[in-house]
Amino acid sequence: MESALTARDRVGVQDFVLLENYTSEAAFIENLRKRFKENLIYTYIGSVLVSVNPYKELEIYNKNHMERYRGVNFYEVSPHIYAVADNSYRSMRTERKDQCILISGESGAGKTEASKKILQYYAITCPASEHVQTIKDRLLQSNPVLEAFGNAKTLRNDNSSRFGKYMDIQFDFKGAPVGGHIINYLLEKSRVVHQNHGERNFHIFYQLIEGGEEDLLRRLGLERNPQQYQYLVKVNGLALHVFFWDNCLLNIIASVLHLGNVQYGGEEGSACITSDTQIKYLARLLGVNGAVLTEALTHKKITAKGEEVSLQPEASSARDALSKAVYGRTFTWLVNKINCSLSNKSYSVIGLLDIYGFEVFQNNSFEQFCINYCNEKLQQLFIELTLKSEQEEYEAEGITWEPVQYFNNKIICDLVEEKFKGIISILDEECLRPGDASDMTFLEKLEDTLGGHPHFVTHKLADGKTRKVMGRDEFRLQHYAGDVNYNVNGFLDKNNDLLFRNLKEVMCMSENSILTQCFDKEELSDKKRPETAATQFKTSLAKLMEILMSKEPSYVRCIKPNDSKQSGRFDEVLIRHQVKYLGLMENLRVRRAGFAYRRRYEVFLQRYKSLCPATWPNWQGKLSDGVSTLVKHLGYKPEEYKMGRSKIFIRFPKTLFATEDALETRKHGLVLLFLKAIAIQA
Ligand code: AOV
Ligand code: MG
Repeated sequence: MESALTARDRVGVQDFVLLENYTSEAAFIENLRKRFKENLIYTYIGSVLVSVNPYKELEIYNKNHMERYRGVNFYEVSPHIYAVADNSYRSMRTERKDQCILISGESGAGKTEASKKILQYYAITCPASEHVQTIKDRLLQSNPVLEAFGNAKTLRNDNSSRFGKYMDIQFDFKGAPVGGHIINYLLEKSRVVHQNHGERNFHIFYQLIEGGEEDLLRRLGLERNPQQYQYLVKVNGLALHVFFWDNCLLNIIASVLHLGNVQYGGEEGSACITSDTQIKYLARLLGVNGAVLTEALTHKKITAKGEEVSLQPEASSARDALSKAVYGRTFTWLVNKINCSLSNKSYSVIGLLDIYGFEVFQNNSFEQFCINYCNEKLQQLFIELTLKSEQEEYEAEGITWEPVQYFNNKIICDLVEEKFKGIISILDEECLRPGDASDMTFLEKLEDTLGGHPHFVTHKLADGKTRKVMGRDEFRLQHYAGDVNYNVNGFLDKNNDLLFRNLKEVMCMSENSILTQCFDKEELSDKKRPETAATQFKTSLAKLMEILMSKEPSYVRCIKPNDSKQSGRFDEVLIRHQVKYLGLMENLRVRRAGFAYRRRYEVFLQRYKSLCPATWPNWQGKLSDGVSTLVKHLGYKPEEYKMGRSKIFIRFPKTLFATEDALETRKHGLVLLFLKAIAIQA
């Protein structure tokens, strides 16, 4: 008994519901700290897994560990990402219900790593046949490929996901993975042409330049030095992998770099390109006519009159728009290509969601707005599903429950996405309005419509004065995870995401076999204006929520221990903030509102039956009667527990502790008896 207690003191409890003082945030953080110090990065809140990024390699992801979690009940082993993976897998198999695992947390908290660990777990532990092996391999291989194109170094994370990813892993009736499907969400294309100080472009560019062979670079007209390229910044010695890509793809990556180096000069009122070196390479790599490309990069067509006017002064932004379009569409092509190779089979499905986490920088733009909106939606889903499912469980088991107060972030989701008066609607309106619409008129509209909203702030105060701490071109949203100031510069352009017609025409003539799939000629005759970027994103998120709602969710809540990417540093202020906004205390309270612990009758009986002569070695009657007999024998008082339809609900953790300790004592007792027996014999 003694030893069990000291262990608990040292490493904390492995499920927060077992905390004596469960309403205390300090106790919560203390428990996290104890465990973090012992390299125990995982802790449960009921079935939700809380994970703290260790920022170092831990020896807990090998095959032995995987075996330990395979087919084993959640509470019988220490908390682990594998337990979540295994639990979802078993629920899918036994209950025939599609599952999803939702991984959330801010940028750098460990979401992508967690999703990779889950995928590896399935790849190793699930049954396989020869065909299945290739699917497993492809599922695993899709990760580095997409990361090369869609991840980049940011100030928050050296390998930050700059796109959202939802992956379905499809299993056959034997439980073997037989297919998969990936949906990607809004890639941060602007990174192709611009990065904030201290950040980098997508990994692939550096991988090509640093790792590509001499011959290849010569063919692509590239130099080994990233500083030669306007679109790239200095590399700081990250390990780079080289992939063997097909030529068309390499040509596209190189083209983007050449495009970035196209320089404009010329007199006032006309745009011209100062050197034709890039154009020569571009013509060859993109498979287009150089003269036509030059024309499109310097002039725009006014369709109605059939006339062309010089692009000056917007030539470089037209060029950048082309780079973004080429890169963005190629990324989508790549995802499609991977999907084709995964063969789409719908038996039972486990979905894995790994998106870009909440982020706030010195300067936040349209991209952060979208990323943070996406995180609001996920938080909303978490609130609905955890509270809802908890409530449903009590109902299903015939137990009355007391609701818990929590902050519902629906108000912020509405602020962003509501029809007519949400931020996206107002942005779209300005994007479609002919005349003098600009980023600043957009901001004014926001102020007019949303001024006074509890989560929306600008420099204007209600009494006509101004708030000094905010720029005149900014608006602030009070997100569930914290305040973010967004600078409106570029919002209209990024939302419009337009490519001039001439440039589209050139790309439609491309002989590069990937680009012919990316730029469809039909687009040219399409008179309808394409949907804006924000609206497309909103629609795709709404669809995602539907997909997730139709499945049984499991949650992984990732926490970032410090802002300096260091191992062993537990920054309490930062962590407390995350615990707060992730709603972990509420989560815990909801979990404890009625009963701290619940177990299925058969599991409970199996574990503790040795503590009662009537249930040992086997109980013959009804399971619930067996549990009743057992707990009465253990001295449980009526107010300490309730019997549901299939589970026993235990109100206080100490009741369960006492039972666990009794079990421990009994084991010790048996050992003593055994030792005595040996002694007698001897
Ligand atoms: P994110 O996906 O949550 O951020 P990552 O999963 O990329 O964060 O983690 C960031 C870095 O933390 C990784 O590159 C690892 O170095 C380290 N790390 C995370 N989890 C572990 C772990 N379990 N064990 C060891 N190291 C880990 V973002 O994509 O930026 O939102 O947008
Ligand atoms: Mg990530």
